[in-house]
Amino acid sequence: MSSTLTAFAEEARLTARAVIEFGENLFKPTLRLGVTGLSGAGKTVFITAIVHDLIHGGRLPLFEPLACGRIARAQLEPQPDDAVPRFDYEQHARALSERRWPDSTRQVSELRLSIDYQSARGSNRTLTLDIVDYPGEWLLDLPLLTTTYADWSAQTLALSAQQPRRKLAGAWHAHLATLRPDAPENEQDALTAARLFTEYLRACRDTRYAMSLLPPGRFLMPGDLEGSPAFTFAPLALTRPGPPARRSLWAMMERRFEAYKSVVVRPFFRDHFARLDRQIVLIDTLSAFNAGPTALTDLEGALATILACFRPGRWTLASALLRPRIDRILFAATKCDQLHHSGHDRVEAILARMTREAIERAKFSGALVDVVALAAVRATREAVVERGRERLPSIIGTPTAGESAGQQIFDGESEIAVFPGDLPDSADLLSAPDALPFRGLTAGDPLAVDYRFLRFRPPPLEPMESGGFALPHIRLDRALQFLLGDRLA
Ligand SMILES: Nc1nc2c(ncn2[C@@H]2O[C@H](COP(=O)(O)OP(=O)(O)OP(=O)(O)O)[C@@H](O)[C@H]2O)c(=O)[nH]1
Ligand SMILES: [Mg+2]
Repeated sequence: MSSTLTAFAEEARLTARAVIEFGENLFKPTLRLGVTGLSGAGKTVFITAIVHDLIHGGRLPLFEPLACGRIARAQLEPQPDDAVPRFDYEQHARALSERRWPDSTRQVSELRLSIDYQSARGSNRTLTLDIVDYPGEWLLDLPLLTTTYADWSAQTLALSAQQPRRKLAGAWHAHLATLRPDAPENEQDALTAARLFTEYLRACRDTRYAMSLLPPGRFLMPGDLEGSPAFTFAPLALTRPGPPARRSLWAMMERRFEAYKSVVVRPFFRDHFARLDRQIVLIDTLSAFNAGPTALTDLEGALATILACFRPGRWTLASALLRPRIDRILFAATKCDQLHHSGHDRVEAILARMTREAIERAKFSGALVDVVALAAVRATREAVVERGRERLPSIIGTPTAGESAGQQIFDGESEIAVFPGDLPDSADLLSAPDALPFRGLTAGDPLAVDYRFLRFRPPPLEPMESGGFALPHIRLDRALQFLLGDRLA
């Protein structure tokens, strides 16, 4: 009963705000673009690159408003939301200009730009663009809103019974086996269970395994709520239907799970997610290739979960608002400069295949969905390296200090040419481990992996007359055209 009431009050509040924002929009057209992706997917680099290119102009032939010279001026505006940190564009751009990647950012942040442009009919207009950078882990938490503690426990345990998760879950499973859900509540048991469960999640996230689907997402990046009861819970092996006995361990865990939803997930939904007009989801597909087939299957599961978040109608909270709001979603494979261009179409095909079923199932009412393989900042050039009779499509770049290939460890200064491996033609082959087992990092022997995508330093950048620098990229213009083109028409 009380949760229905909360949902109702929540919906009323969201609707009221939507009406206000709709009114403001009439006078000042505004587009809120969400940029998300799991940690390290490339959000900060992507936002820095598009903001830089909008302000200073860039080589973006497929981004029609810029290519046709209709964008008169784009400039940064004061950040509008008092409670959200500003995206530190200047610092990130400086890092790139010094050939460093920006630091990892673990929070939501936001930036406002105003774009003065001439419409296709010739009148002068202004579009306000709000860009919101938020962790993909938060997005993967949204389904918890409609999940009970018992269901979440069962799902999480079932997932952890599959390899490679199972072998990473040893310590946590052993402790779980000692817990009786109906035993009296005990803070130490809860603390230990939460710690071991979090360590398990962290191990799954390791680059060797590169698992994507790891809710509750905030366990891996708790921020200032670390150690609070809302973060001190874990799944239990429940053997009977509820309700739990009063003051039992089960009741305690369930209470905290609900607290996590109301302290963490619901505010994110209300304050950020429900207000977005468009969404780009950045995906580090090449890391998943590096890790191996199970990482790809896991990624596919995560993408389906993400798409389900956008599915209108399924969520009571979302249904009223999402239908008119999110009208375009772009799934983008990032860092494709780590691959020769002959592989870009394959990455796109693989991503399209991974999302196809989920898109079919979700049946968006009117929302456009697309996929693209891009590099927001292209760190490599291409070359064909001859090895005996073979001609290998290779890439040239400066690997970041500490990266290694085989026995070689790079110093971050010298340039090398590498052949990262050919992706298979057919996307089906990749996700059918029985049909074509390919060896990822999980195979153990680093020399035996089929693909090995290296991290490169940003490229040397040349200053432009406009004050910025020329930022090389791959298909960033296509992404911009999909996300903004029609709103600047
Ligand atoms: N080669 C290449 N590497 C990239 C590109 N974009 C990002 N990277 C690499 O990926 C790393 C992570 O990029 P970020 O933009 O910081 O990723 P993020 O999603 O903001 O990560 P968090 O803030 O930690 O969540 C960078 O440090 C680079 O090493 C790209 O376009 N090309
Ligand atoms: Mg970031």
